[in-house]
Amino acid sequence: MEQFSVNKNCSTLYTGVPLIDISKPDSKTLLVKACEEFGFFKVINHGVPIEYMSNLEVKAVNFFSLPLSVKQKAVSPHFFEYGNKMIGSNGDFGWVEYLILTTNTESSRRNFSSIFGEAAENFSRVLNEYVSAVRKMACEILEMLADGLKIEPRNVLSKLLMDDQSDSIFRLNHYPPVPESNGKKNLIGFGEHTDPQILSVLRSNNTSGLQISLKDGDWISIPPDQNSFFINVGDSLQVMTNGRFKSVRHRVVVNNKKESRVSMIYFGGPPLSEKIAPLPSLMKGEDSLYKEFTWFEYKRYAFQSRLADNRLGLFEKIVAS
Ligand code: GA4
Repeated sequence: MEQFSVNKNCSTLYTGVPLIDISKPDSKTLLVKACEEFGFFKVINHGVPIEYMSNLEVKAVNFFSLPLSVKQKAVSPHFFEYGNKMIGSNGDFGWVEYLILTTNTESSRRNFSSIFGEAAENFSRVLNEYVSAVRKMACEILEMLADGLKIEPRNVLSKLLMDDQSDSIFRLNHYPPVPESNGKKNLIGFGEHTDPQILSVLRSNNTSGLQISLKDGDWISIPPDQNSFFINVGDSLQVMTNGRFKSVRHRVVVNNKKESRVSMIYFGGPPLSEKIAPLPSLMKGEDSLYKEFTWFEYKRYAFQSRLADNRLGLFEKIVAS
């Protein structure tokens, strides 16, 4: 049973989660509020062609329907990685299979072609089209946020995603229905976590599963919408706003539906050498809540942690009261 429904005429989901029309210039204030209160919001009128989304979904479904032995060949360190049930390398498991790709699609394509030949050409064209459009939208959102926060230049955040060295990742997830024989086990689709990067852009098909955690720790189900995007504030953006924006804890519950859930997520990250620290123009005499670190250091630490860990904890300064 769907717990919540969407009311298209008002500016929040039934859950209270903000629904933002980014084609309206005055949405910058709503974006800032959403990042402060939820670290999460839904975006409509985003300008990404719907066929880019559906074309990539078709490619993803085709890929995941290949025999396991073929999918398992889709591993090329630093370029792409197929995974099944094992998330990260520290013992986290989910009822999910996935493909992680670097967004440097040229090098991914070359490595991909060596495994999938002709079909890979097509895959990388559709992927490229989608990732470029989604990156552009993510940058527009970051620029509206800079405007809303009254910080200059307005590309202070978006330039990190546009940089040639930007360490962004793209992920395709496939959540197959759990067979009935497995139904009684305590399974999760993708365990709770926050995203380490700056901003994540999620698009899923119309099968539910995504939940976010509210400030009071309650979990709410987010009704899926295949024509919209869901945006997560990542840990790096929380730090760059000195804690004003919150990186949202989220998870995907196990799929008990008949249809598979398929999601695609762009994780916008800075170059590895980038210093992650509160933006000086936001500080106005405030002290930084965080010790300084580079994205390389944070990413290395994140990839050694467990999914549910509070990764920012290590970098928080002890403030004398
Ligand atoms: C969460 C966000 C992205 O999916 C990801 C994930 C990564 C992985 O799947 O390998 C991590 C997870 C994510 C955070 C903690 C570490 C690393 C799994 C894990 C246990 C690709 C990312 O960048 O961080």
